[in-house]
Amino acid sequence: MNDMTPAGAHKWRIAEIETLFNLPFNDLLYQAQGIHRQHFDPNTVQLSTLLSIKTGGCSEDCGYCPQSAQHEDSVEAEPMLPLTAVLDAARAAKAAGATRFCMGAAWRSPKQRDLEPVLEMVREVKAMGLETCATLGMLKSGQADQLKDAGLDYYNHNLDTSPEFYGEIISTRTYQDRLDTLEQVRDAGLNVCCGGIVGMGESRTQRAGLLAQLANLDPQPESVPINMLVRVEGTPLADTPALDALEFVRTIAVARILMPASHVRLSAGRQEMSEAVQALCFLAGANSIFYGEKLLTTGNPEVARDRALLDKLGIRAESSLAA
Ligand code: SAM
Ligand code: DTB
Ligand code: SF4
Repeated sequence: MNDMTPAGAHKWRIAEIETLFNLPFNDLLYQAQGIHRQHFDPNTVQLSTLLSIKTGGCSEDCGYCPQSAQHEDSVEAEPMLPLTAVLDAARAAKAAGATRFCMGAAWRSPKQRDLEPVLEMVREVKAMGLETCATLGMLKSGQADQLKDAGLDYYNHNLDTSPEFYGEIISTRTYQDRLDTLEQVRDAGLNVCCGGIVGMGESRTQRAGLLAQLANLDPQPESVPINMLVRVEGTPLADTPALDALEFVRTIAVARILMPASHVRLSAGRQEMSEAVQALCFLAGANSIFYGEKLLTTGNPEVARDRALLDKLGIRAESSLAA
């Protein structure tokens, strides 16, 4: 396998991916950075701002998620945000320098009456000159097309972990359900944002298994969020031992090698990460971050802190690709 292989042409086997994971750290980062430089400006990152447009009360049982109504102490369920609140947040995100605005809802899947107001949000956010992204759960036939028609650029739907570990984390929907939604998204002509979470107690082989699933999607996802588990009190995974930071950096590097043309996002978990570890993630090929003080329900570094970090590293924000 080499970096000249077009995205999607090579089917990655878990054993090959484990070989990458097992490389000496410097060799792995050197390879990842080399591939990164063939496809991207190495000193640029894409900035996406998240907003939870419908928080809490979710029927699913995802073990990592503070929004599941099935966990004790989950976050309080709130009604959907009004359009004006969403537009205010989008305007602020744009003014702070974000180029993409991602709207998230704590749903198993949107009902048609829930989708209508979201379509309006997408139209209006797009009209501001921001790229649009939504993450609303599983989509039924036709829903992805409606989102596309409203001006949605990206749909985020994560595989979260490897098929082998998946059953330990979620019981209310199957891996195949997720793959089916990704197919609907792809068929509607939307860009696919699909990644996962590490640090949930999975093995290195299972991390390789997640990356194999992502890299073998054909075409590969345009955007790949790699989240470090945020261990939220009250969730079943709250007491999971922390994943070693350098293992997280390795995961980013392997994702970069497997998906050379995708934006790899250093996603949740940055608040608990030192600047040095984040810098290693950029060296490993991460070229996107969530930008703004909040993820969905948990914290993210402050804008001024991120600006200072990017300045220190000589990294510029990517300009908008939106038409
Ligand atoms: N409900 C929709 C769904 O599950 O597809 C959309 C929102 S859901 C919160 C989006 C993603 O956030 C999940 O797939 C998961 O990858 C990520 N996520 C949720 N809680 C997290 C946590 N505690 N740490 C890291 N990532 C998390
Ligand atoms: C993704 O991969 N990570 C984001 C976004 N897609 C929707 C969400 C992270 C959520 C972290 C926990 C929280 O803030 O609730
Ligand atoms: Fe619900 Fe999404 Fe959280 Fe799962 S990850 S509990 S589907 S909001």
